[in-house]
Amino acid sequence: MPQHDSRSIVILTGAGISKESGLDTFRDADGIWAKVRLENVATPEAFARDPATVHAFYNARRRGLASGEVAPNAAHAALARLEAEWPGELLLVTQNIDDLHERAGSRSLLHMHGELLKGRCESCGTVSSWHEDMSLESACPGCYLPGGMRVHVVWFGEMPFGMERIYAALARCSLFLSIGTSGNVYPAAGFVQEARGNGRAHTVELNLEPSEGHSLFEERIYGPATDVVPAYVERLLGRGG
Ligand code: BV8
Repeated sequence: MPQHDSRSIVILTGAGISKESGLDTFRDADGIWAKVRLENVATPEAFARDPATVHAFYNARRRGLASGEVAPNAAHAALARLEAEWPGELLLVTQNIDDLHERAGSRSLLHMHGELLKGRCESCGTVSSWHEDMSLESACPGCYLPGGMRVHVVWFGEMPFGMERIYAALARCSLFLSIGTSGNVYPAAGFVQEARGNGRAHTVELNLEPSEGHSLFEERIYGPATDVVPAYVERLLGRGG
């Protein structure tokens, strides 16, 4: 592995890192978008048109996540270890709306596409922890009004969270890791270009198979996340900060 200034790391994760925890990805053959059209469940227009269908889609995923059957895997644990032992800055940006990075111990974490276990009130803007089913009858814990609750998730066409903080971290990082993402969804899929543009970042893709943007990465490591991520973190920490 080429030597590089290793003071700051930005990591991007996608659904592939949670696959071995039992959560579906989106674009694999058995993925979420093979079972339901994103236009019907993951856009503001779909929610305006048919809120019950959108609530049902997220209620099913929330139940799965909160069922106790799903736990962080060795890849999530390796990234939490890297954060704890790395001598410099580290920011973990996840496209995932599950809470597996938190449960593995990651703290410097940004959910750019929101969080399945949170709700947001369209009447007063309150964001609250939300573990049970949500419906049009659900009342907001802030303003107590029903009818305005939505899952605190970024739909297609909506602005992802934390973009300024992400771009600032990409502008100064010396290492950019992309893990478990197909590189189909923007602006996340463009982060490797942002990192390369800072003139010094080493870019690594760790995935089951080549992503859409594989040719943009200087280093590419393929295999299941629970194999390749702990091994890569071991090498990174073993080499010293
Ligand atoms: C926006 C939350 C304006 C909901 C999601 C160009 C520029 C800007 C925007 C666009 C653009 N072109 C098109 C757009 C619009 C759109 C877009 O990208 N569309 C795509 C379909 C072309 N983007 C947007 O609308 C975004 N907003 O653009 O606002 C803007 C513009 C510029 C700058 C700022 C703002 C909003 C996008 C967010 C939408 N919400 N999810 C929910 O989860 O229900 S996106 C959805 O896709 C998930 O968040 C998911 O995380 C994300 C990406 O998917 P992946 O995580 O990569 O999952 P996928 O299944 O695709 O791949 C899994 C990978 O894992 C595979 O490669 C597989 O091989 C691998 N894998 C499988 N098993 C394993 C494994 N790897 C390792 N180990 C394993 N065991």
